[in-house]
Amino acid sequence: MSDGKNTVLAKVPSGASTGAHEALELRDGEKTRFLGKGVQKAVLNVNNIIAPAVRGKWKPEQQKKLDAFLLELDGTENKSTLGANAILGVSLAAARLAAVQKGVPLWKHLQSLFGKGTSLPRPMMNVLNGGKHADSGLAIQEFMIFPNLGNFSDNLRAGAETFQHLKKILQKRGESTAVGDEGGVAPRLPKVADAFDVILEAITVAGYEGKVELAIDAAASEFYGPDNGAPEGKYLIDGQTLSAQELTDFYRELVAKYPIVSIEDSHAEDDFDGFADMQEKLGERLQLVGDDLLVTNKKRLEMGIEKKLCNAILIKVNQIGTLSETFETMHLAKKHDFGTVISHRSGETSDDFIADLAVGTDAGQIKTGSLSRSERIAKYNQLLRIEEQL
Ligand code: 2PG
Ligand code: MG
Repeated sequence: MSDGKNTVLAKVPSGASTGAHEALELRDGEKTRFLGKGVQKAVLNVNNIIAPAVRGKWKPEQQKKLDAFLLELDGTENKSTLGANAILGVSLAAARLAAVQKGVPLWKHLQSLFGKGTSLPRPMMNVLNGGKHADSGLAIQEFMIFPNLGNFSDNLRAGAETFQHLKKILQKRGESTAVGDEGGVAPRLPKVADAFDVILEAITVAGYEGKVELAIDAAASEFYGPDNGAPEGKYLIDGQTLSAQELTDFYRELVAKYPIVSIEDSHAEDDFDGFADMQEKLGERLQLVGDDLLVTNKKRLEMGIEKKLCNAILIKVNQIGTLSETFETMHLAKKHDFGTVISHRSGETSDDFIADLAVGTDAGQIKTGSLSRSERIAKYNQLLRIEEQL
């Protein structure tokens, strides 16, 4: 996006384990070109429909008006006319251009739009990848370390050292240390508990026992029901077939044994009874995060609050498709004391926008992968720069 003097870029990510209720990511579907994943239609929508319609109409700082106009231009509930990927690029680029025009860092501009304070987020680092993100054979998608040393740079250092020790331990055992989609290792381990054991060993060797906690994203939609080799209404994990309540008990046992403080998508995206059971039994003790369940969507969040399905929300800008809607969802979350975790996607880009977003919305937490792969490290580096500025 350009105002004639300044030109900015915004990049749009994509996910491997997308929620069924996310806004539509427009792909060409032409099987002989990029296996159907091309985005020529979305690009044409930006160049031929969105650009002529918004050019000269709004100033980039009028984010709300611009986003409302984009929604109107699309005219559908899930952005299926223009594509959420087409719309989001414009929405994010506008914010970046406004910051440049004002001569302030992006996080500061986002803070003025969002209207709350600023803080550096506590990072959730996905050091061991499973589920749809790797071939490790583990049902759970993300095994994260969650350092709690106080400031951001100390947390980052603890994460990096723990990750390096994790690799060394696996190497010694003759296990693979090749990384999965989000930069975590992906060894073939028989059971979920084996992953926690090796991560805890790494934390201990790194000298961070008690200072680095654990979090998981189960992404349970991916091991639920016939599509994933389980019977109807059941979960398949560690070779066992479990009901929703048995799955809650499975987590309860893990939590009793390991320092897990946060569980995301414990149940499948529409298994409301499963989520409610989880929240009732473990919601007092743990952060329970809705990702595929809530898809950064205000209406889904309203439903989640009313039905008491969880107590925190994962925030992904491309699940909803504009910055202003992301803010509305976050405002609602904060109003109801829900935790907020700004998140990357498994198919992430080098754009570090979400680092500024986490700071400018005072989100408190960020999930942006392991300590490898430069599309993950880009966000950590930007947070280090912001820490210096603050
Ligand atoms: C998730 C995300 C990011 P994906 O489930 O939380 O870690 O994965 O982008 O594949 O949906
Ligand atoms: Mg998730």
